[in-house]
Amino acid sequence: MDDLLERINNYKTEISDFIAEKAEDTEAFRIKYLGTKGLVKEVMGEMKNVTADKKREFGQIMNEFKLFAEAKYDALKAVTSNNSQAIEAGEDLSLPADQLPLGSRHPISLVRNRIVSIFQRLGFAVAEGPEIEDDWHNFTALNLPENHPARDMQDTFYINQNPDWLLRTHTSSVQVREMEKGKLPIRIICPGRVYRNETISARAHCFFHQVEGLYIAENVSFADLKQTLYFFVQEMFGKEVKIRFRPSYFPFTEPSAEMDISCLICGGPGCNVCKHTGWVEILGCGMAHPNLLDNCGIDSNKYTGFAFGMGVERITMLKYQIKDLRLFSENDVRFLKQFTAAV
Ligand code: 2NL
Repeated sequence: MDDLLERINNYKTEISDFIAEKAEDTEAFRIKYLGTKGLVKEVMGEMKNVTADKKREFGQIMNEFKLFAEAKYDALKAVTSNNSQAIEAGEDLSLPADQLPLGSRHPISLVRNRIVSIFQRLGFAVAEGPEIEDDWHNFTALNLPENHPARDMQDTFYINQNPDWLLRTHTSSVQVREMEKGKLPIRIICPGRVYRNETISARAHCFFHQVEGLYIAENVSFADLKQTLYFFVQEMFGKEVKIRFRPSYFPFTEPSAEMDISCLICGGPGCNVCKHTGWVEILGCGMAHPNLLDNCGIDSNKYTGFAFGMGVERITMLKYQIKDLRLFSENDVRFLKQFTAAV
């Protein structure tokens, strides 16, 4: 009986390993295993020699063996009929398959991911929010009441359905939503697409990508802001980069500053990129305005915070020396496929 079992197992291995390239191979398989004088029939014929107490067990084994051979035959038939059709159509089956075109990450995504991961290492969590905002979250809560002249610089698109709705002009609106939740401290980074009503040119578009950051806790100082941003630019542009702050104005920060880095192209003496100053502006920042904290229900006597915002396009253009903003949204693969690795 053991002999019979061993034979069946050997046949099963043979069947598993059987490869058919042409319809003739499949037919040869059928004749060898499933034909009237085939091995399946032959094995079945051994039933008469099986002792009565083992008949049930062997009946089952042989039946499984038959089904196994039949299933393989069906699979071979499917393969070889496809192959025959391809051969008849003059195809060379030994050629490699058509290549699947593999895309690459958009340079804006590469740089955004890089920015986000640097701040994540400092303990900032990612927060996201809607691109269609209401006036409160985009403007009023941020110390930009109606008729404030600074609204002019952030002219945007309004939604016909509701005069209170607009396309957000910055991701500060996400930060307002986080502050309103009332859970402190807050240490968040907000990447996302934002909109401005601008005439499209090499330097302006009606949308861009921003990363804003906010840290609110007790005793947060401007020194914390400087050290955080210094760490960021060193990770982003290299340890030798220098920074400087210039006083500026944002309605939602006080004091406010623009941060420049030493020019990566010329390293100081002056070139076209830094307009011969040796410095390039990369972001705006400041201490969160007390009015803003109060608007969001945070006690401005107890808490302080810093905030900053940067345009991902701007950083990407600096990093890769891209001269025209419109390239980012043209979807020309000759442009896009140049950015395969993280910077
Ligand atoms: C920029 C400059 C900035 C902020 C954004 C901010 C947000 C809150 C409170 C205070 Cl909730 N400030 N954001 C502050 C300074 C500058 O963005 O993105 N330029 C392209």
